[in-house]
Amino acid sequence: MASIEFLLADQALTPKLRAIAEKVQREQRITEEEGIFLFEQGDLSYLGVLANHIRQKKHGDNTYFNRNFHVEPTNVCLYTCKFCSYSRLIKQKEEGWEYTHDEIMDIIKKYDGKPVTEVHIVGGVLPQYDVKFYTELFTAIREHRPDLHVKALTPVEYHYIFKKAKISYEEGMKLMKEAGLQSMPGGGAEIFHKEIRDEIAGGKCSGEEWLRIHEIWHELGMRSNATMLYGHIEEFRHRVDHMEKLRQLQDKTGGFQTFIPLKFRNSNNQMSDVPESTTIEDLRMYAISRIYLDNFDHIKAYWPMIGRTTAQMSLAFGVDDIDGTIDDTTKIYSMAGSEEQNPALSTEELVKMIRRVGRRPIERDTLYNVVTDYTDFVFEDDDKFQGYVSLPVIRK
Ligand code: V47
Ligand code: SF4
Repeated sequence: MASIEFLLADQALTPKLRAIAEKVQREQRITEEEGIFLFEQGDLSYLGVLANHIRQKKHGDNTYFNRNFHVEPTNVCLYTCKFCSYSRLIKQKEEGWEYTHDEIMDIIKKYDGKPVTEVHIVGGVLPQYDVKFYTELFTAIREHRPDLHVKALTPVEYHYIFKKAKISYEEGMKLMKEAGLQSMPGGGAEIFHKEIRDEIAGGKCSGEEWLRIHEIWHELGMRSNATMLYGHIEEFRHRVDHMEKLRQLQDKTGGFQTFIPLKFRNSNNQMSDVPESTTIEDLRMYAISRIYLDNFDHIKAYWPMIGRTTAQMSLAFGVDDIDGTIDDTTKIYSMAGSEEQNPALSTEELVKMIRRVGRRPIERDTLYNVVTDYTDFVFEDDDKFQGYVSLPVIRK
């Protein structure tokens, strides 16, 4: 991939694209209008150069992954988001599960002795999963395994359970922290803009409420992630509006760690008639988010959703994190038509997948502390493979 200097030497570059590239070179923030312009006019190679420039500056070749597992308390939900394969409308036709506290603890205990550092808990919204249920669950998990980081629930669940318990967001999030919650995943964000949110995710918390709950969580000194569900009925201006709201909150709190663009998948939901975005559009999305969100440290590609090959390619388009798992138990994506029907990769496979595209695999914990640097790690069959391959072509 060419350097930004090489790009700027191109006399054919239009004045607007040149101005944006110069901003990136000077580490200046781009405007909302420029963000929309990039979606409309920035071709893949141009965006890749800019996004990779930022990625190299922030992280070099480091590519982070985490050993975690998912627990989904239920696959039934009282909301009916049109893009989701979990809503009651869809689930009426299929088998649903609603785990009890003890059943969830049994799942957690299955990972005893395994080198996982995080449990990611998220699922549908149902009345029995209330403040008492979750505070008791978080406390029980932390008591059982204090080294396991509890990353759980989104403002969608919190808004619902706090309203039901007649407590404020502030009181509620404080209770969750005291019970043992350590961070919040990025889900439930979808598209903040009302024009789109009302249409695809009507009834659940608004974009403003989602942002407010994260803000309160950050004010408690805690960290969280943010996602955006893209590639359905939204327009480019809605994507930029979404990222702008995140960028503004991040300026205020600094509490977000990672932005995760989530590609809309169209199987088994009410939006099956909406075509999915192309791989080119996915890579452009990663690159533009890397360029736009200058105050976010990390951009993550969720590989079970987009597949291993696109995940590898994304590392040249601004992504520095692949959501690695030893045994991904989530069903949301396989039900929605993800690339990986059985998304489990061993650490060795994940490490090799990262090395093969010339990057350095770093196992991290949830808060990005380095657990193991696998750059020069020797596996048993490494004679068949050269280990970390430096790809100067990516950097020069
Ligand atoms: O909010 C649901 C999405 C999200 C579909 O923080 C769909 O580390 C695509 O947020 N097509 C939940 N996406 C998952 C999530 C997440 C995943 C991985 C890591 C992290 C993190 C967070 O899944 C929902 C929704 O936007 N989703 N249905 C679908 N058909
Ligand atoms: Fe329920 Fe979340 Fe699915 Fe909406 S996206 S139906 S809130 S599980």
